[in-house]
Amino acid sequence: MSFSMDNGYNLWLNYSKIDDASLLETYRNQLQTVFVTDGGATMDVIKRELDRGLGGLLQQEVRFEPNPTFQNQLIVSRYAELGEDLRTLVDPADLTSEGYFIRTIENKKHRMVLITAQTDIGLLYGTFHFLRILQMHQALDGLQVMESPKVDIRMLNHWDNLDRTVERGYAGFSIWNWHTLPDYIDQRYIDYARANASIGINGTALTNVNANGLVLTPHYLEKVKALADVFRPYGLKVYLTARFSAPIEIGGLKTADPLDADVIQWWKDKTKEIYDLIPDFGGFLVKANSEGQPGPQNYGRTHLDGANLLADALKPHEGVVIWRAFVYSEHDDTDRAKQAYSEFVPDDGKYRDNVLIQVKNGPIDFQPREPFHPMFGAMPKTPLMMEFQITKEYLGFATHLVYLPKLFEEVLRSDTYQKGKGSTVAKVVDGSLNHKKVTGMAGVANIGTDANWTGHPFGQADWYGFGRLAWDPYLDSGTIAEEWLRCTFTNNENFVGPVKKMMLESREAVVNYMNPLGLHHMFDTGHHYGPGPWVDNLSRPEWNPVYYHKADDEGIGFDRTKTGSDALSQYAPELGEKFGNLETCPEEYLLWFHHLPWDYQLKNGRTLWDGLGIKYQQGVDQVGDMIKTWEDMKPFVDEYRHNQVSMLLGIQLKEAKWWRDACMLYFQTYSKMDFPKEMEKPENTLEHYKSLQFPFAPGIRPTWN
Ligand code: GCV
Repeated sequence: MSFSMDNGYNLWLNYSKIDDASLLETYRNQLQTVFVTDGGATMDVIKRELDRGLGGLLQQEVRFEPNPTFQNQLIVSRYAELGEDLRTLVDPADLTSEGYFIRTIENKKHRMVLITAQTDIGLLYGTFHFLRILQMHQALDGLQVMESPKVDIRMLNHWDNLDRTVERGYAGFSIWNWHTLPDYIDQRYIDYARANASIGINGTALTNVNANGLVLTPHYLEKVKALADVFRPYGLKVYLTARFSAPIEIGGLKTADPLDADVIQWWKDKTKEIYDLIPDFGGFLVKANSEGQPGPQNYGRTHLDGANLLADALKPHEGVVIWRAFVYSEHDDTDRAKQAYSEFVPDDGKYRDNVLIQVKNGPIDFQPREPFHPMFGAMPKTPLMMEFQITKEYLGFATHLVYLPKLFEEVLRSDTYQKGKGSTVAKVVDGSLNHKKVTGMAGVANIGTDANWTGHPFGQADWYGFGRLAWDPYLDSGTIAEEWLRCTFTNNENFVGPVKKMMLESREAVVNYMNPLGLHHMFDTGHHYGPGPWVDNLSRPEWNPVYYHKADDEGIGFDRTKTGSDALSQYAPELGEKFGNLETCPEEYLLWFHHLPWDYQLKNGRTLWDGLGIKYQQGVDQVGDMIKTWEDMKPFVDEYRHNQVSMLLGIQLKEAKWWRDACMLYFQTYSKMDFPKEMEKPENTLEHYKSLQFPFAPGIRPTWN
């Protein structure tokens, strides 16, 4: 018996043969030939993609015509080159520089599908969209698509180190082989660019925000240039992380003070050097004065001084500074959740117009569930860029199946109330709430050298979904899941329906078995693998899980109301009231905002203690259901990927139980109450869970001794 295998390398671009015979016949009829307008490198990419895509889907040789025949033809043409009669069918005002228009035209003269755009990149995006339509077996009759991205900068942030380790990366090593660059161009670089272009991602920050200044030296810039040259035809711009102390480390200066004349000149010269090599360089991404990274505060200056220093250097070249708001300080004993807001919001309006402030989705750190970050909507004069984490630092690494677009969607749809009801985070991010000139969304990449790029086969859906939401933050996570499933696996409804349901429920499952009812940051030290709610011995208070759950004999939870840290006051008054009042605070945020007694009564009449146990158990049961669903999917998936996912789900179930047992046993030392009857008995003792050590858990640089 043969073993069927798809290693997942082709992602959602697998272009397998249309298995519906009559649809295949119809497509073959409608797409007998292809005409692609002449042009440069991007047009060549389009031709290659159509050759590959149509060739695979229709299983026939793709016939490219040198001229348009307008009969049963696919035409890919710039708007400016269309004949008058076709131009009247498209309103160019609707087409932004990256937008496109796809339309089936059937009239006396034409019987064709037209893809048109103002730019070659628009045509490339349109081509990928068209191929997706075929992959999803949708009819071409009456087709009319008009798309423009709603967000300008749609980028991946790689936390890749120059030694090829990846901070919080769980899918192998960095795909950037700095050693063999610039001369060796790995096919992966090209396929990476293709994959990103297919979902509209147009920027990539190659290096870790915990930055190494070396990447700014001529030796490395040559390598960066080689990557930028590969990416350019795909519309993908390169960004670099700028280490604030680089003027000292690689420039030989005595200071990196942002107001020092030599430092100012050094950044200007360095920036020019980069643009001489890479004329379309995107700009710098900066983590400063955060978790040990150097920054302007080392010199008594502010984030504003630092960001504006780099902005001035980039301005002549039309580059941007993306300055991260992920800051919290060991010298500040206010609630960590409040610190970024206090640092940045007072300077709203003072940043140069090429500065974007990049804000994580929640005020702590990419937890399974957080309320949205209060900075969204609170800086009407400054572009705020969203930072999501696609890699699953706090959601089970690349081992757990957790469909992240569901989390992203929840954040984007949250209402900030900053300009009245309906002021959603999506409207802040796409700039429509305050008419922002430049907008952006970043996702911390989950990509590595694993054959399938993301480790877990379903991790691909998170990369895919991030790109789709960066293009259009109003998309529905269910629609995205369906697209991904159809393009990656099969259009068979008996597969798509149940697996989509499983994906959509997976996010709530992880919240339940890791951090239910608003609990957060209970991960074991450093590597963040598994539970460590008992950890209380780290040098900085806010690095210890006990800081976040505050369990004691009385109860559990972080009081962020007026009687506690008052972090709630950073939200609009409507939310302050809603979250501050126990009657109206949604239970999913209960312990984020309140410290409550163990016997506090939940809406369903059960005690908080019972509620916690029930949620943990529910999470475990949900993973059990996922296993059953996946078992039934055997007939629709190649054996290789089916096995992979089955084994990973098995680990997920084990780890879900580990979370339940470790957390409930630990909290029981305070609550002193019996476990609710719905909860299964823990499999081990608390001492056992506390004794577990993982010195080589992935995602942080190993230390050898
Ligand atoms: C890149 C968290 C992670 C760090 C990460 C940091 C950040 O603290 O654990 O690995 O550093 O966030 O976003 O800067």
